[in-house]
Amino acid sequence: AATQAAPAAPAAQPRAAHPSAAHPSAILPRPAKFVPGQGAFAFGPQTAVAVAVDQPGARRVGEFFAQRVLAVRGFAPKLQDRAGDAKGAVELALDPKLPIGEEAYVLDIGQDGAKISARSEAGLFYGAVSLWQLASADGAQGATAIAAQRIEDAPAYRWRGLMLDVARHFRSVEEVKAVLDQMALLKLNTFHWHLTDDQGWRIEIKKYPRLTEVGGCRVRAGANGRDAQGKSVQYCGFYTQEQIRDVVAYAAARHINVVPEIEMPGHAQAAIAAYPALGVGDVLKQAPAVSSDWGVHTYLFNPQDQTFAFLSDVLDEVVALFPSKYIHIGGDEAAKDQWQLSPTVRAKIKSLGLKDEAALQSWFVGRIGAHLQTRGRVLVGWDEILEGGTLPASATVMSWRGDAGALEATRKGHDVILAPDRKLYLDYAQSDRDDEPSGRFPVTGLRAFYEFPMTPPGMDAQQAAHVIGAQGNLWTEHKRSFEQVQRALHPRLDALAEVVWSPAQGRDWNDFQRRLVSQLERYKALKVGFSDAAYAVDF
Ligand code: TNX
Repeated sequence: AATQAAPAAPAAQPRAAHPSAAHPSAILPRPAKFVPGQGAFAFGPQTAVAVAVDQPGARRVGEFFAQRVLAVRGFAPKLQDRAGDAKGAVELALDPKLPIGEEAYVLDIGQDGAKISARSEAGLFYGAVSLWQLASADGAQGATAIAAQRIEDAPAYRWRGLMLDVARHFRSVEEVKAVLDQMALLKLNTFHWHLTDDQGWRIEIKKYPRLTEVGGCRVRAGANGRDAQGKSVQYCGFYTQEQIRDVVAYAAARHINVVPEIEMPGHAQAAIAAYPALGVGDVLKQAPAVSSDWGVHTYLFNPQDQTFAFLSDVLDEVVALFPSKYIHIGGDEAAKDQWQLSPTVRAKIKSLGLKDEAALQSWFVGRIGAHLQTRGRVLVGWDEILEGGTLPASATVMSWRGDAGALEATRKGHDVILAPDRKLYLDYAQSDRDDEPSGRFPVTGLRAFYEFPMTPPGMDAQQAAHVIGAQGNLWTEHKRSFEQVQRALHPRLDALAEVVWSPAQGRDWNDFQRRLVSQLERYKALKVGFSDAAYAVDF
């Protein structure tokens, strides 16, 4: 034996890429309850989807399911009337009296067929997504077999979100729709659309056309924003109201609510470039340009009546476009330099009997909140809206600066969405590999997302009841292409989907990684870009 050559060292293998055993249930996010059954359901071109003729909601879900199956397996199951023989079919049963949660579903798979039951169309939709995942776990074409099983499932949180910043780098309607498609397959239900910032105003407002004519363009960053001839190169983009309506309807068909964000009083440079009178007049020497660099800028809205008239008009057009109960008004990083320097603003603070500039922002937010309330909407803002002390109780707080905002807001009885910087920020690099797309550091890998705690340390049960969910935030200063956006999203967004959907008890990193293998096969089949760097970083 001593003469035998030592075996060659095995080549380094990415550990999760080739699991030896397939997971019994490849559903991601992990369902609340999974009971394995006997045998398997033969799923192929002959399989029909049975829906009741008088249930248009079930039909819509059936059509969505058939389209997704077609995209991976290359055949579309035919819809048929449920009143007939449902043997061997996928049955969709909508029953408003079913004693389960609003978004819950039951998926029963036996050898003779599969049945999805739910109380609402959303529940049925999520059941269909789960069945589609089982039917596409290998990412391959043609017929397949789905192991018999029973799934009882419902989400843990009601705000399961993703924020996309389209102000720093614009994304086309088609790209936004692709993101919505991907969210739907992860049972995410809230798309927070960051539409305005210092670097761009991206939503058409009919009453103020310069917002997009001027505010929708900036000098392209890099190479001093000049082309080879020395001419300045513009970077432009905005959505017409018609496009916005189209996106909102597209999202609604996937059970996704679109929450628009209009930033105030800071991150307002593009708006002030378009309408300089909105800025702090006695400080501004001249109108600013739309910003073409990143960071915290000092242009604030002037807290005078004409600004509130403008913002009310803008919000009224926004409210007409977005059925969302929640309207996001930003509120972050409003550096107060200009308010401090302005004699008229200082006089305003005095005449209102306020303590300082922070109190003025609070007063500002309160006024906007009151306006939104007259329109039947709820104000959401970044956690700075807690400062200055007069936030109306109905306001919802998006906590981004660590846990402190979430702790304070819930102590004061506000609902909270967790979106802490770095921990749930998708603009950080997920590896230090050579091919990692540009992003912020330090590396924020998949495992950190997966293990995110939905109850921050120090929060009691009463406070925790105010945590309505969480979201990943994709800021796009460093994401110029859609390919970069895709690689920043996946698979970290997949991990986050499990954090907000699945019961915290039973969270299991190894189990998640096994199911992720199937998820990545689906992405390959659907041509959805993702990063495989997670394997290199986390274990
Ligand atoms: C801070 S997070 C911001 C954004 C930037 C981000 C990354 C937050 C509410 N505001 O404006 O994009 O940092 O640079």
